[in-house]
Amino acid sequence: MASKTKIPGVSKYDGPAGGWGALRAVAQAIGGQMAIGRETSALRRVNQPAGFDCPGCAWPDPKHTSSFEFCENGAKAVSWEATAKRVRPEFFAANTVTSLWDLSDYALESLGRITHPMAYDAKTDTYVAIEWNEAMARIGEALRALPDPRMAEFYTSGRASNEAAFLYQIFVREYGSNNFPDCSNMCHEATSVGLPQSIGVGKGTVTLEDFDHCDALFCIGHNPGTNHPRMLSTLREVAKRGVPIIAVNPLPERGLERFTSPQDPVEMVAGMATPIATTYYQIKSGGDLAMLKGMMKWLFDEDRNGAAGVIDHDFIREHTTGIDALLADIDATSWDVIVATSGLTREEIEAIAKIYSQAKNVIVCYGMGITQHAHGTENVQQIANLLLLRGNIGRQGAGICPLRGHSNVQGNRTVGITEKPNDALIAGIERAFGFTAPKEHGHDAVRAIQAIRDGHSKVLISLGGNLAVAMSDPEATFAAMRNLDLTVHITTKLNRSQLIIGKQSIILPCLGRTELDVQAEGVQSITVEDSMSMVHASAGELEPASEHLRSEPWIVAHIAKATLPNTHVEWDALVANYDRIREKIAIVYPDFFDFNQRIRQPGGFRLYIAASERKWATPEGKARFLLARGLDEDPALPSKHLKLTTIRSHDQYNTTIYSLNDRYRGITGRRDVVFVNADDLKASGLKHGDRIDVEVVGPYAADTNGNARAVRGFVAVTYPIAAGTVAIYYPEGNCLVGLDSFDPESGTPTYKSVPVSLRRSRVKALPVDA
Ligand SMILES: Nc1nc2c(c(=O)[nH]1)N[C@H]1C(S)=C(S)[C@@H](COP(=O)(O)OP(=O)(O)OC[C@H]3O[C@@H](n4cnc5c(=O)[nH]c(N)nc54)[C@H](O)[C@@H]3O)O[C@H]1N2
Ligand SMILES: Nc1nc2c(c(=O)[nH]1)N[C@H]1C(S)=C(S)[C@@H](COP(=O)(O)OP(=O)(O)OC[C@H]3O[C@@H](n4cnc5c(=O)[nH]c(N)nc54)[C@H](O)[C@@H]3O)O[C@H]1N2
Ligand SMILES: [Mo]
Repeated sequence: MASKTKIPGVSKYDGPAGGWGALRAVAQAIGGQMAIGRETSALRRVNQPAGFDCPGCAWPDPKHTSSFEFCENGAKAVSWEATAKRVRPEFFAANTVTSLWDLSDYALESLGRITHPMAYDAKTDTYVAIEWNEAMARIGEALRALPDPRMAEFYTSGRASNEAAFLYQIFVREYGSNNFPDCSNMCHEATSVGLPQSIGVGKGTVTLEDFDHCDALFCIGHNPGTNHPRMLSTLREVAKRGVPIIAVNPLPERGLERFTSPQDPVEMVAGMATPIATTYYQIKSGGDLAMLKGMMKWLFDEDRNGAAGVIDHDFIREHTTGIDALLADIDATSWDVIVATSGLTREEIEAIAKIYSQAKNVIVCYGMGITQHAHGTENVQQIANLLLLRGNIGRQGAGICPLRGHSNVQGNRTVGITEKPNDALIAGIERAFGFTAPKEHGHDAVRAIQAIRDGHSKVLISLGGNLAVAMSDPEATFAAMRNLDLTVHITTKLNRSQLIIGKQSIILPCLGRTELDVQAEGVQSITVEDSMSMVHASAGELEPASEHLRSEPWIVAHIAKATLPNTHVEWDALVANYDRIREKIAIVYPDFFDFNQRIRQPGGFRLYIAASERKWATPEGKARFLLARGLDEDPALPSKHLKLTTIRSHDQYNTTIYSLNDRYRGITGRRDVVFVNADDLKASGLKHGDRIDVEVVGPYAADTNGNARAVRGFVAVTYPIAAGTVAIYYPEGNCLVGLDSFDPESGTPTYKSVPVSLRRSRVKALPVDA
């Protein structure tokens, strides 16, 4: 940023996170999208006891009983859904799918809400309105025609309610498949796979109250100012208590530096901000494993040198296994390698370790910076190791806190969206519905696309989301999906995945969370689970965007009825009153006992997390110290490459782009930028403002057609990012991630560390839209 070259749309943001800038941004988002009258009532009911759950993020709301928790990005998510704009059949008639393909992802979604079920017509290359009965009949027919139920893929995006997701998995399992690719496979799968092996549960162990009692807080690889904005209030409270907050991130993120609370009139008027992180460590992308091992190395050494209380030996003896192997592994890891891989100095790592060792109660929060790596699962497990060394799990003020993404992604997994059903789930389904669900594991997201690519799967049904754009390797993914016999998208808005046409393609428009859901027995509410395992009800109140919309549970039930003539499930009765779905959930999952009573209590209830009480659901009945393979994700590569990470701007929700601005990073009206450290830019013979190409090096340097994997003609922006790391926005960067490049344990694509090199581009600049 030191550079003086003036690039259109690139400047410096000096304000805090939140504050007046946030209020302005909300006003703009609302101004552009909403109908008068609709918006104010919608915003007043977000996260209120009788209102709906914010579709923005999965950070808990204090007891769901507080007055409106202000959040800029939550407001954007709500207004985006509650928009007054509509995509009607006449619009589809006037625009071929081929012409729609040329619109940007931003333009597609900003067309508004889809009003009618639509089916693709090859003769006119348009989507044509279709009746619900007819759509269901076609879907049922195609699914029944498959020679093997394992030839269909059933995707879920984490906005679906518990009720919709539960019905969906029951339908798919009765149909005979465990093919459940879901957004979690691209997100926190490293947590879901890694933590059960470590501590017996694939979820966080802390509650919001624990933050009032922690003595140090680590924020590793997440960006709360943008992605979990309601967390800023918590961070602010922790900072005000004088508790050290350690941020570990290759980019300086504004929300981790300073925050002005829009709910605090004194701070707003005085222009004051609460400093957040006491210390900011700019790690190299992919360097976390090395840093965590370095911290543990220091702890072990201190302990051996006689320092008292650095390691909790009593806890380790009573509650864990594997300490000797961990010690040997850490001893065998040299400081040289740790320093080179992390990009931090030994002194820095020792300083972090010291803060960690001096705090009685420590919480570690983490996000995509940890999980979306070839080492994602191991990263998560090393965080667990670090916490276990000082008994920082299962007591007040301490624990592990994965920051989940979609507002109900955790709940989806809880109620059965998993390609690997365990015996308890199969027995539960038998108990509740009287049929035997398949045991054989199905496909996760990457494996689903691979199966489609290889011609093994012929049908894709998506309960929300934008799989084609969210997935790695659009080259391979788009081409694969064009070979499908049938695509079905249950959706609120138009997106690119729906424009990838199979032999048949159907769009089924559904109610959003803000909208009133009336079924045969009256007004319904749904339930969701947040990052801290709190389950609560949510009921929309807005008039639906069109009379033709149906709820997700209704749609799933009707697909099931059309597909399974001899079903064991009373679909109509379940949909008539969602209390009946919840009764079934409680039969399949005994942890949901008295479900209907408990969600009617203000704030809902917390699901039982055994590790929070130091009960370890592992084979040994103990928490386990687990080992990671080598430190470097790309050991075979020449040392002179950079690591590319893909990040979210402040004005996007995953593949939904609200605007082309990224306020806190000083970017306006464009997304074709590459954030590069000044020294790295210079070493590549480039300067601020140059058009550059980012080319992948290593095993995935070429795409499936043998072409170099690259983005071309992007603008280099000098940025205070860690040396050795470059950043580009998601999904613009997805073409750089090979479909076969993923964490072998969790299947998560390596979105956060792609080996690349930079060079001057021959491509002319892309236009800058304002
Ligand atoms: N407004 C808004 N809210 C959202 C979303 C959204 O798109 N917009 N998405 C939702 C979803 S699905 C999710 S999963 C979450 C995502 O929330 P986050 O986890 O915050 O997601 P990202 O922006 O992908 O990246 C996180 C941070 O990791 C840093 N990082 C990158 N590589 C590394 C690394 O190797 N090590 C470390 N330590 N840090 C690294 C980046 O600089 C960035 O600050 O947010 C949810 N909430
Ligand atoms: N390079 C790179 N790629 C990534 C990531 C990254 O950090 N870098 N992050 C990954 C992560 S963490 C995730 S979670 C995935 C996200 O993957 P997805 O969850 O598949 O993607 P979204 O963009 O959240 O989905 C947006 C679409 O959901 C639909 N939608 C919105 N609301 C509703 C609703 O209420 N009901 C229904 N049925 N549909 C609705 C709309 O049509 C909208 O277009 O992307 C992953 N991809
Ligand atoms: Mo996510």
